[in-house]
Amino acid sequence: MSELMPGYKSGFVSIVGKPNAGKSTLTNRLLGQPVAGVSAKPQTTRKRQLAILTTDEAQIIFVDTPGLHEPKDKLSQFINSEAQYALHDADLILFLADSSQRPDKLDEGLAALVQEVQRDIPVLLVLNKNDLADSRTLAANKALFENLLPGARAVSISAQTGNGIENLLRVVRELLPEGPQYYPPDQITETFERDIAAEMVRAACLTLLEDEVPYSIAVRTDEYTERENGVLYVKATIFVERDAQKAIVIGRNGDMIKRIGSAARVDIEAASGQKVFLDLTVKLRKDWKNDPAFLKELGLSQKS
Ligand SMILES: Nc1nc2c(ncn2[C@@H]2O[C@H](COP(=O)(O)OP(=O)(O)OP(=O)(O)O)[C@@H](O)[C@H]2O)c(=O)[nH]1
Ligand SMILES: [Mg+2]
Repeated sequence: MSELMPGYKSGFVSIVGKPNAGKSTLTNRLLGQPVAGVSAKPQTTRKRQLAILTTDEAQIIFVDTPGLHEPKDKLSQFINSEAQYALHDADLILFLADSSQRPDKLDEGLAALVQEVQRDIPVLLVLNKNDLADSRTLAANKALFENLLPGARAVSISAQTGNGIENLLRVVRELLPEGPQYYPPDQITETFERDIAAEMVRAACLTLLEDEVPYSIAVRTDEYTERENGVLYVKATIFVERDAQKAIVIGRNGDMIKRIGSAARVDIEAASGQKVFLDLTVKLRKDWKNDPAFLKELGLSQKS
């Protein structure tokens, strides 16, 4: 498996970009099935997530990363270390931009960071969301992004519709070095299925809850078992930071928790390919973002 085949290409491809650029949408699109949580709110991803694509010609290991955060607690310090690590430890960096918008301060900061750390690592500018603007706007924004990353090749895609993905894969293969298969050909990620389920529940919370509430949430899968009737039984706990948030997550007559459950169930079914019974509980866990033992339990600390 790991012996070198002549002409075979492989490598780690880090997907970096500001919050909401579409990194996780692209990761799921590349794999053809959801492994990463997606929501319309920024700062959805907290952990690195692999999407391993193996063909007869190449093994491409895409690494979805969190957008950089303000380092205000132990959790955000971990999140930033995940993003930084991905910049240093890659064979190719995909700088994902929302090309329906002009670059902003976050893009500028990240482009500067990429250029500071990458040195020998090639950078590919990926202009995402090309379904959201007309061709003149896209061309104008492309020029602005190219100014931020002089010399980088650029491709235009829509992670949402799939437009340009084949071309992106072709260019990525071109830019990768020859190398071995690092993973067995049938492995598509490193994340445990139960952790993917927890991320889907958290993404549903981000989509459905307002203000700061979804950012106060952590999700842990407590049980993930296949029942005899072929149904996957998933039991998960949603942790909140404050008592008032518990009532909000549950909602009137349990309405909100039901909506979160139905949205997450659809995503877990797509990810697992199985029918799912999802059982959710809400618990208070004060200041969990600074609790090293709890963060470790959730895989949100460096030594996990
Ligand atoms: N129209 C359109 N929407 C997109 C596209 N790619 C992503 N989105 C949407 O953009 C939003 C953010 O997508 P994510 O994939 O969660 O973004 P992210 O970069 O992973 O965000 P963080 O994890 O918060 O850093 C979601 O609402 C997606 O549906 C695209 O190509 N076109
Ligand atoms: Mg993400």
